[in-house]
Amino acid sequence: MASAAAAKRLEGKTILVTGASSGIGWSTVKEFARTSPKNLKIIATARRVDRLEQLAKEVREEVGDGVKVLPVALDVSNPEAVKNFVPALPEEFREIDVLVNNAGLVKGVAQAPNIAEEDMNIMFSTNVTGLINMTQAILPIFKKRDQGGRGDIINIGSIAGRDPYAGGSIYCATKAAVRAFTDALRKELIATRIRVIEIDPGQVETEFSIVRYYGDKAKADAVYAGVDPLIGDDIAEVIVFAATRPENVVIADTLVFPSHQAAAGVLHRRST
Ligand code: NDP
Ligand code: 8X3
Repeated sequence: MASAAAAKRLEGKTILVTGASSGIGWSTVKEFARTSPKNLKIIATARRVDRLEQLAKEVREEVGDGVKVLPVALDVSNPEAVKNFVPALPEEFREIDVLVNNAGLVKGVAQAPNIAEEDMNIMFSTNVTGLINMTQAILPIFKKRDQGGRGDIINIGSIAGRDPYAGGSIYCATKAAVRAFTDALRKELIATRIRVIEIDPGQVETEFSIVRYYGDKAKADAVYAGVDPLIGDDIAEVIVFAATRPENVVIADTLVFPSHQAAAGVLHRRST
């Protein structure tokens, strides 16, 4: 539930969420809108722009015209598209205050030496260089502000970046890279008011496993059998909480599990 202080701290801001067409990103756009429904701009990006248009419509129906959602097609794995992203935004959306680097994916469960090069490349170019390129595209906007700069960078890592598991070596490596980049960036920006935040979810039921299993819904459903996974809204609440703390408070590093999970592969399943 949003506090009045949280709503006030967000008022007038512009939020950019990558990977907003589904799962955690979708929920995050809605949670920001619900938290500060009077005066907020949100840029919702992903490759599937039809989904983003649906999201914008749902936000308008739920909270009204106080929140302006701008759907923008953006493939974060395409460096040219990322470079052209800010200059192509309408003027009124360019003063971004919060970047949520959420777009990401996993492909397959193959183990070395059988990992497809294509899967490796898409995971690294989305989860790592995509996130870094987005950060580099937005940081100059933050750095122009007073006291060395202001703004929030919220990176979505994973338990997989802390606790690598068999069958996830590439995905785990990408999330470990996100962690290293985030920690270094926080140190690089120490003399500014820019907050660098990492949120690492455990198991969340989204389209993540459908993508991992190349669209095989039965395999994806089996991942969540006998457990109560988190949902996108659970992580969205943590993201918005972090973004709405007083300016000198940095929720630097957060690990969020569902209650049945204690590590990447340590899950308690109900017997059926
Ligand atoms: P979803 O598959 O539901 O959502 C992923 C989002 O990322 C989609 O909106 C997708 O949009 C977008 N995306 C994928 N590739 C690209 C790209 N090249 N350019 C732009 N957008 C892209 O999964 P989640 O919501 O679960 O995943 C969100 C983040 O959370 C990811 O970084 C994931 O690694 C992380 N995470 C997920 C966990 C889970 O258990 N679900 C646990 C820990 C972390 P589109 O296809 O339209 O481009
Ligand atoms: C997703 C969590 O453990 O399924 O980032 O890889 S896991």
